[in-house]
Amino acid sequence: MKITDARVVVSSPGRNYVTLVIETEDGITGIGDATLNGRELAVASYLRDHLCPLLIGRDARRIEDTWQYFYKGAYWRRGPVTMTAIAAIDVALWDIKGKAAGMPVYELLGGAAREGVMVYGHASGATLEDLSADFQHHLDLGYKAIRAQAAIPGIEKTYGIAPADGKLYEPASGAVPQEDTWETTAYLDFAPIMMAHVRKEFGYKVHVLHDVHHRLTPIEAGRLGASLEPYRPFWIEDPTPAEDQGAFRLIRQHTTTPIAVGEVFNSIWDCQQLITERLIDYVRASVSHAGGITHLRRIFSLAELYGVRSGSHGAGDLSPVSFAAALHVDLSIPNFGIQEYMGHRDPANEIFTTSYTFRDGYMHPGSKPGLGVEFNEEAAARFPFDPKYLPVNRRLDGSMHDW
Ligand code: GCO
Ligand code: MG
Repeated sequence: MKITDARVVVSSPGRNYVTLVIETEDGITGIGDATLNGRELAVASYLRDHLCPLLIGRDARRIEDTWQYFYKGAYWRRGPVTMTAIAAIDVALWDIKGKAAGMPVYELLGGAAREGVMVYGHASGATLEDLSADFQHHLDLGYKAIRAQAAIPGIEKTYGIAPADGKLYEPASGAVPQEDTWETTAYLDFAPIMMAHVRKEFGYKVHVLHDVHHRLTPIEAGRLGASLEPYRPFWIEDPTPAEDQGAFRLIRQHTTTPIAVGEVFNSIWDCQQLITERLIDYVRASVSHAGGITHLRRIFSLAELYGVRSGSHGAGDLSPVSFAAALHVDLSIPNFGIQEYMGHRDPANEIFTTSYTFRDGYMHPGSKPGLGVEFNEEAAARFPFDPKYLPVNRRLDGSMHDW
């Protein structure tokens, strides 16, 4: 089954998405998500200028060989741009394979290992009262797991606080990134107050998650984890940057609060030590940034050996194509933990038609052949690329900090 065309569509239906479309000689088309928030055109160029020309004439059925061809064949290894591009190709080829077989992708991955995929939604608020209202709203929608973030008193802007609809909270900016500020002490004092508030209001039947977004040192993260233990969080996410995997030993020495890491990972090597030393409980790598279905399954298989579960990144800056791909993986692996679900709002939903469903806090990818996502290229053309950056973060003295 020869590949006859591979093209990249960059569009901005509400936020920027880079979509790869692969066509084959027998008329089957596959799609992949190549979006890297804030660095979209780098992946688009990597695909357009270097990988797409090499796809023409290749056999679309040879997913593993194609993955290895682009990974080993580049000589230069790993990196978010490269691995997002390879991921898009990989996901598009799984989509084609599913359509050719007349089966949803999860059937090709071994079939359903569960009835549905537990997802977590995001509740946030400028005050604890606003957080409560949003948390209640998510409970009313049926969520069994909810992430809680609230504005930190004394800090001008806090990560994770959404405008009313809850689906876009990395503030849009124009030619230059917005600048946020950060103060660790205020955060460490406030986080247990916020968690205590949520547990007091909503009890212990719902899972509560919290994202630290890489802002603490390892020892500060240990202290945070210990201070949250009475409120039994499902996890704390990205407590400290993970380039230094050994640093997580220090966190482990101080707390039993479960730890989730991985949304910025792009390969199994980024989490090898975290997994094999059991320094984390959930690995949050995504299908779109960690080399596609093929490589993400490899990461989760390694994790399974060490009792680490999956918890894939599923923010709104990952398109519905990778969200669907994540659900197919989630449904089929033995060590699934939880899946993040922020959803996508119009007009993205006009461009991507999806078959996945949400019911009572669980999702299912649907039974359509392939990924179950249709991409409307004509509609996408109506929403041209709109350059945006993620914010940057500075401490009160003006020095750069992790955002
Ligand atoms: C999450 C993430 C996102 C990221 C975003 C960056 O847990 O969903 O932290 O909010 O900030 O994906 O593009
Ligand atoms: Mg996060």
